[in-house]
Amino acid sequence: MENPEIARVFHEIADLLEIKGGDLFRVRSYRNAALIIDGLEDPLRSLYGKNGVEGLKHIPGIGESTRSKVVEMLTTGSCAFHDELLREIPAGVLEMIRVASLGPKKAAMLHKELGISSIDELEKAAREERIRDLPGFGEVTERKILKGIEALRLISGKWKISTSLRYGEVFSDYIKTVPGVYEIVLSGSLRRWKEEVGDLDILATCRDPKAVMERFLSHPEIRDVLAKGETKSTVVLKSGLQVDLRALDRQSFGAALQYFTGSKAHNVAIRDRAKRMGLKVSEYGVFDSATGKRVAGSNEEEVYKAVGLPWIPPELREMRGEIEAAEAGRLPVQLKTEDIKGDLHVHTNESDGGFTLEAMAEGAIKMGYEYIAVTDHSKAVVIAHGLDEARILAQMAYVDDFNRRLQKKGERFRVLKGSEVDIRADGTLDHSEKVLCALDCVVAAVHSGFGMKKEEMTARIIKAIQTGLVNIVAHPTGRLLGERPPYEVDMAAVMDEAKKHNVALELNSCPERLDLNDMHLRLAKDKGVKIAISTDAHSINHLQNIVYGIHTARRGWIEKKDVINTMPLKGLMRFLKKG
Ligand code: DGT
Ligand code: CA
Ligand code: CA
Repeated sequence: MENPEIARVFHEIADLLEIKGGDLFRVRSYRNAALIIDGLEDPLRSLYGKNGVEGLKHIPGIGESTRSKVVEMLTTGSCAFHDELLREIPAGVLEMIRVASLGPKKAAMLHKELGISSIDELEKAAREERIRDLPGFGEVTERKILKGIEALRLISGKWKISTSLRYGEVFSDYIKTVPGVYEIVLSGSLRRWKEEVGDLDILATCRDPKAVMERFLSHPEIRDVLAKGETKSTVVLKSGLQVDLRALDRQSFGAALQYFTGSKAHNVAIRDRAKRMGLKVSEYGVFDSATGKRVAGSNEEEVYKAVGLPWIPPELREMRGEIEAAEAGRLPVQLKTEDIKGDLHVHTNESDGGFTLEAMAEGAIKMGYEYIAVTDHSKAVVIAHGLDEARILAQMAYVDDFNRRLQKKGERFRVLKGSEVDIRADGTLDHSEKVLCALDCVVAAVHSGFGMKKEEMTARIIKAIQTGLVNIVAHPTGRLLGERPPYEVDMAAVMDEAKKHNVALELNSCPERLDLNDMHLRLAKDKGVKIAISTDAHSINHLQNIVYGIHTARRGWIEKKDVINTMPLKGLMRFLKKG
């Protein structure tokens, strides 16, 4: 089994245990294991293959019992504990907890009391008004359930970018071993770094397409083969993800890559443009319409050049003005990984993070950063063990001491004293003015009352900004992809206020959040609002999620100069100065 599959099994075990009313600590440890495996760079398969169980021991956050299940899955392809749980609780009930407003407890009750074990049965029961009479449910919940089902149907069939990327890597590695393979590229919406993708599109250039297809179709994760051809096949994996593979010769690689990267709308515009120039663009190349002679096709630059344009980065190919900008030589300067100098939203085990401040700092140094801001939760977020005044003052003293030790060692790296301070329902902040003034980096965020009316939520966040004590508003819309819709808020009004008070808005790079999204980022850019690209890391591995932020920023036309954490420490400190 591959990492994404193993992570999925652990996620499901956590959910199933929670539905059963199991020990919350245990639930959490499975959920953590899933997150960690999801973010792992190396396939567990190869770690295990190289060194056996020993190879798995250095992975932080994977304990004895999860490790043995990993080994079981790697060697047998399934997990007996997971199977056993699924015999007790039907998979349909598991799906039910994805309906917003239905937690595990409520799902378990619906199953027990009304025998409901699928989304369809749930919808029927709600329509027949059979749910409202259960203790703790009522009419409002019933209506919310119907709304939640509707929302779920809209998002299902979409895959998080991080999950799709892992699957993409799994298949790239798998196909790579065929002799005579030159290149393997993930195209489609994944190459455009859309936050969620419908299916995976893989291109391979090779000497022998037949051998590539054979290898692809023999992958053990495949559930169904939908189409099988010499150069193109489509399969569905056990997880439900669809994968398209196209094998081509090198000559048409550029044209095919351009075509299969999309978006459809962008392609249509490029083709129309070509037509006006007497050219024909297809997935096989660019041809002279009159003579049929091939004029370009082996690489993408060539294809764009043939239609009189500079190469357009995939993230921009959404028909949002990129062709006009390319024509006018005004494409945004691409933000690069190395432009990011530090992470301004990082948790430690002082609140709900998994690692010590030292470990997170070490991880950040390995990323090549100059700084991080440690931003643990404030006391209102009880579930995350948020810090009260005494604890944050102690942490601040500790950070000062830690920095002194770094300085002594001659390290340039610095830890900024920060907080992810809760914006309370009334717009006040969850730390005293004294504490907030003494912090280097105040990240403020909403963690409760997501159902507020738009005007109230807007006023709440604006009030926090107006205190003059906030540097960054974190995950400004509060959405969790596939789980929780954004709360209602007038983002344009928030941005105007942020600009006025020199407050940056966060692009939270966590692949479940990506908040602000591409469209909001574009609006921020237009308004001249600064952005902080942060990971909200709860573990060392999460620091690497910054890539999702960088590419999402590119989708929002954000450039280096718009991002505060591209500044070296000195410039950043000037920006963070309050008052
Ligand atoms: P997705 O999978 O829904 O997240 O989005 P895409 O963009 O990956 O779409 P997909 O997988 O249906 O097709 C991959 C690319 O192939 C798409 O971005 C553009 C190209 N393509 C597919 N169908 C058409 C078409 O009918 N016309 C044109 N011009 N391009 C197409
Ligand atoms: Ca696709
Ligand atoms: Ca496709």
